[in-house]
Parts: sequence; C-alpha cells; structure tokens
Amino acid sequence: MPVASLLPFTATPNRKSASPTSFRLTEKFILLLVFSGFITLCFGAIFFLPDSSKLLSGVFFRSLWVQVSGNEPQTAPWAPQHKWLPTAPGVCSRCVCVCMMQFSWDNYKRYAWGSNELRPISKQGHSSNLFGSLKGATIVDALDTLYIMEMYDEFEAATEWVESNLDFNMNAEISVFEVNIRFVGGLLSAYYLSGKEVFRRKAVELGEKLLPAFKTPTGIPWALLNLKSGIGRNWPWASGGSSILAEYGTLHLEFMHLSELSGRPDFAEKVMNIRKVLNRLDKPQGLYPNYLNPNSGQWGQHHVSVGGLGDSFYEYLLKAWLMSDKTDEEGKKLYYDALQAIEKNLIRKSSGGLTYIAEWKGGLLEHKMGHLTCFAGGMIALGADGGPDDKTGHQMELAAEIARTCHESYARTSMKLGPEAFRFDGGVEAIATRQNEKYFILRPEVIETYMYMWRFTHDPKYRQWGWEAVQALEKYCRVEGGYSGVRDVYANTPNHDDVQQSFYLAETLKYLYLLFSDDDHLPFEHWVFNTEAHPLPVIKKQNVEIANHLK
Ligand code: DMJ
Repeated sequence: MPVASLLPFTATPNRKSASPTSFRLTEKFILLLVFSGFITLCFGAIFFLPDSSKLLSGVFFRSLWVQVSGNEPQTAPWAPQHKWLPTAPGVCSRCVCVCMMQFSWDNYKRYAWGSNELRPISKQGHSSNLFGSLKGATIVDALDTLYIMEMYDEFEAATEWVESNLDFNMNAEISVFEVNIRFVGGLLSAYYLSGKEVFRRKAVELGEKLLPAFKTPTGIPWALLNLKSGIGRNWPWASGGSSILAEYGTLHLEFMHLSELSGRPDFAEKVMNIRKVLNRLDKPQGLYPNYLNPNSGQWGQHHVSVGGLGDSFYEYLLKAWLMSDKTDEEGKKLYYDALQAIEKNLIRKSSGGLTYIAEWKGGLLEHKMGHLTCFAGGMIALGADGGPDDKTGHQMELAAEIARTCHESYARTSMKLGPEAFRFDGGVEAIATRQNEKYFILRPEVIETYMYMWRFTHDPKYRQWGWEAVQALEKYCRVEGGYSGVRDVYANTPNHDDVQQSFYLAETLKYLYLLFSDDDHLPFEHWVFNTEAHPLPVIKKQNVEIANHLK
C-alpha cells in the first residue's frame, strides 16, 4: 500500500483550503510520524522476539559482526586490546556463533547447495574422495547444529533436501569411517533431536549399506567400500593392507544406536566383534598400534598415536561406556587401561613446562603433537571422575595441562590459530617447524577441549580462549563466500585453501556455541557427542532392562 493512502484526508495534496507551505509541513510531519512508528515497531519486535530470532535480524546481527570481526574499522576498530570479551555487557557470545553459522550456511546454500562442501573463494561446490559420489555432506553434518541453534527455517530446508535428494543407491566408493561419523552420526542426531522419522529411516538404510565392509576373515572392516557392489578394500598407503585403528574403532556409538532404532542386533554384533579381535592381541606396552591387518588379524607397523590414525578409537571406548549408562564395563576397562599406557609411554613435559602427547614409532618417541590430538584434553576431562583409584584430580590436571599446551600452539602463531602439528624438539615448543604442518583447516579439537574444560571447571579462561579463536576465525578465515582454511598460520596475511570443511559447521561452530551456553544445553548426563560432535542420547539402563524383560 503506498504511504499516501495511509495519510489522513487533511494531508492529501488535493485539499484546496490548505496553503502550499502548511500542506508540505503537515505531510512531512505525518510521514515522519509514520516512519518513526515503523522504526519503533521494528525495535520493539527485536526485543520481544525470542533470542534466536533476534540474532537473525539484520540490525542486531550487523552490530555484533562489527564487534567481532572489526571488518569496518571506521565504526568499531578491532584491536587485540579491544574489550569485546564474552562476559562484556552487550556482547552475546553465543549469538555471535549463530551469526557465524548463518554466514557459513547461507554461503554454502548459495554457492554449493547439494555438493559435499563449499569452496568459499571460488564460490562453488567441492568434494573430496572420502564421499565418492555421495552428496550433501555439509547438509547432513550441519543438521543438528542448525537445530541446536534454533535455526528452524534452515533446518526445514535441510530436511527437505534429505527427504528428496539423499540417495545411497549409487556406484560410489566411500570411506566407511567418514560416512559413518558424518552421515550416519548426523542423521541419528537429527532424528533424536527432531523426532522426524525420515532421519531414522535414512540412518538405518545407510547403516545397512555399510554392513558389507565387515566381510573380512576377522570381521575388522575395510576402510573403503563400494556402496553398490559391497566390495571393500583398504587404503593403499596403510601398512601391508591394514585397516586403521581410528577408523574401525570409531563405529561403535553409531552402530549401537542403529541396533536400538532398527531392532536388528547385527549392527551391535559387528562392533562388539571388533573388541573381541582386539582383546585377543598382545599390546606392545599396553598400547594399540594404528594398523591391523583384517585378513590375518595381526598388527601392522607399530605406530601409536592419540592423534591422526588412532584418536577416536580411545574416545569411543570411553563414550561407549558413558552412552551405555555406564553398563558397558568392558568399554570402561579398555579405556582406563589404554589411558594408563598412554600416560606412561607417550605423555611428556617440555623443559618449558608444557605437557604434550608424543607419537610412538616402534618404541621411539616422536616429540610431535597434532591438532587432532588436542581433542584428548576434553576426553580426559570427560572420563576424569569414573576411573579406578580415584584419579579424578590428577586426570583433571592432565586435561587442563593439555588444554594449555594446545592454547599455546595457537598463541604462538601470528594468526592465533593452531597449526596442523607442532613439535617439542630442535629448540622449539608448541611450534610447527615443517612447512607442511603449518596449515589450519578450521578443525574443532582445541575448541572441543575448551568446551569440556569449561563445563567441568567453569574457569573463565576457557571462554576467553574460545573468544580469541572466534576473533581469529573472523579475521583470517572469513572471506566473502564463507569460511576458509589457511595454509600458514605463521604468515601475516592469510593464504586461503578455499575449502569450508563440513566439520566446521558440525563441530567447530557447535562447540563454540556450547562453550558460551549454559550447561543444561545438551547436558552430559543425557547426551554423548560422537567424534563429529553429533549428540547421541545415553541409552538408559532402565530401558535396556525393560527391553530384556519383554524378550
Ligand atoms: C572430524 O571429522 C572428526 O572430529 C574426526 O574424528 C577427526 N577429524 C575431523 C575434524 O578435524
């Protein structure tokens, strides 16, 4: 409706009795009134709307944006000493995380909808060979983050895409591990959070497609699987045709839930058999080598790591116990025994007082810690109060020391973002020395540890460190078309890798959001996060007892 038609009759230009001047004044005055009324209404709406809707409104959104990113120096100059701390009045840190999610999502939607990931510089879709011709990794990985952040319109659009486009009937060779943690995990969480049947159905359908991977003489699954033919194989680079510990050891949580949701015991049987095979083997110094041959059931090369190739195996032992409502005693024992061996053989303190987790190669230590290894601070904190011999205090200290070391790996770079790996030899501490270890690809592990440490200690430094990461992400990773990794965190200006990883939306932004949220947001008594940060509910003891009773 044109504004003129809203004006009272006295102000219309056709009224002859009014002098031209008085007429112009009256019209201006009324226009001004209408306009200011409109503005007042908008602001009113912003304050009366629920928090999440406020965030998504352009007005609120932009001012936060300027505070965080400092991309408009003329209005709010960003400087390291700037006091935009999470606790500062007027700054809602978790709102900023929603803004970041909105920006990542909108750009993915605009330039790469349906592709696995976004290339934010070239503004097009991207896919790695981990997913074969499977599509939509970012959509499935982001579903629960959208839901948790109350971005319901976006969640609906993602749900529609899953309903109409997510298809597993294709001649595609995929990574069993990656598809399990991102797709099966993402669908399961979306189901448990929203109750939408489509997610349960798709998760079970995809789980069934993964079952042929277990057709090996030992039942230790292949790393790669053709979804159509059901033929599997291992990565050609893996020691003597071995399967990888962090891959076959990171199926447990999702497969237990697939059995729960489908009533089919075979999912659970497959992952319980992995434990049986491992239990039969000798472990050098109580450690688990990263390579295991699925044909012979023997270890490959003796390389042990709590980072890449090993990491989430340990995480899933602990979480299997927690997710079973602490009934899985075997998972518990395996975790605490493994942690004891890790402490004895891999954990060291540098001369500068930084605790780190080294890697072990045939009995020799490599004094290097990966960004991936930094998740261990969170894991150790999560398991600290369940272990034998009342080691809670000791394990919390260890977790805090690892968090501090990982923070140092960020603090000692120009960009205040951590390198892929950092070393404690050759006169350096917590610094990457090799060019090919200086990159940052939007990984979550350090923020994940801050989130766990915050929940367990409420020490404000963890939120402070998380906020530093937010500022660094805004300053160096945010580009016009989304967020990108950087090739060298020690450089002064970013050289972008042009990939917005799906785990940035699934994990990094979710953990940041949870770091700045209250503890009753996905409380740990009820939820366990899979290794891609997809929350899965604890399977309550009484439900299991009822189910057993009904058999
Ligand atoms: C994620 O896909 C998962 O966290 C996995 O366990 C290891 N690495 C990436 C993110 O860095």
